[in-house]
Amino acid sequence: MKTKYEQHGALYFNRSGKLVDCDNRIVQLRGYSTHGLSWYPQYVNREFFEFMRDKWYVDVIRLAMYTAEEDGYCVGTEENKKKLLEVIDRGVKAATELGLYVIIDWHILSDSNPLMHIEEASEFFKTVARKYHAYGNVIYEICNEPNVNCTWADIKKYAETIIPIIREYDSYSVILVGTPTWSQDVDEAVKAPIKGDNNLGYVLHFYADTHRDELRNKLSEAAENKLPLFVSEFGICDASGDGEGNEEQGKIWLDLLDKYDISYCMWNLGNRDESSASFVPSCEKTTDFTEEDLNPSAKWYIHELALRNKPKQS
Ligand code: IDC
Repeated sequence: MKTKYEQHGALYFNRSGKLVDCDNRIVQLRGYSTHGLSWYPQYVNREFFEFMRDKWYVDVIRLAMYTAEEDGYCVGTEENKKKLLEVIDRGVKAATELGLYVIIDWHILSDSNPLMHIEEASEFFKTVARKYHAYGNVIYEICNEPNVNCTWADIKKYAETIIPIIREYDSYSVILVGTPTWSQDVDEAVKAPIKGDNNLGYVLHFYADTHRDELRNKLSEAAENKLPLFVSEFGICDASGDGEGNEEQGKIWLDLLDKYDISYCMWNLGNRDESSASFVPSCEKTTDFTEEDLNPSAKWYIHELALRNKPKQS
């Protein structure tokens, strides 16, 4: 069975805001986000990626690299930076060998405005775009979740610096841009899109127990306005990453994303003691997970993936 990447290759956002292949066939990706690569590098391994592809029907993996939290790219030692680049390299190569799409995520969070580390980001994206420009499966996500004290104008300013740096080496790969208020205000991008590049997607994140109709309406309106959208992170718990999972709201969200062919990744591949973690804290495996290793949110999602993403026998 061919993977989506093997079938479709490099992807583009077309004029209707849909993610498509070079024949303008719509491609919707479904997958998982890692937790922070500094803390949970063990899940970035080829065996597990293969397991996710074959058993969970995942076709995209997001590599979340925190920038300002402990051992983040911008606050740790040079040695730490090197280690992070190695984990990314391992992830990109494994994904490529397995025919999976892979997102390189500059995971800003406590550094709420991407302009705070624009120099480090410039250097980082130059490094990765140079390395991976020939990989048609790589997607660059340039700022996870801009939040307090950060306007859309700030994000645009940042994006207008980083995008040309990437494009100097990689002229076509998809670039994803986070939006204000923890990547919720896609309406700002509808009103004032970033000009001058034709393969950008705007990011919306939701945590289904917290974010409901109001945010769904924002997403629908943006999609109706043909804004290219990508949900690079979501959970079915509350926005803290913990609390009980709301499967009912989760299903309403996934149905809506499927209606608009919007791609999505669930947060997170980790065994921290929080409900958004896929694995229970006592589980130390790094692949071949079984039911008892999984938290309820992961069980729910894997079931949804089997319903929504299992390749049809042809
Ligand atoms: C959370 C993790 C948690 C960690 C915290 C701070 O689940 O273990 O302590 O970050 O590093 C986001 C962020 C994502 C958050 C997640 C849950 O992108 O980094 O992860 N979340 O709070 N946005 C909304 C929710």
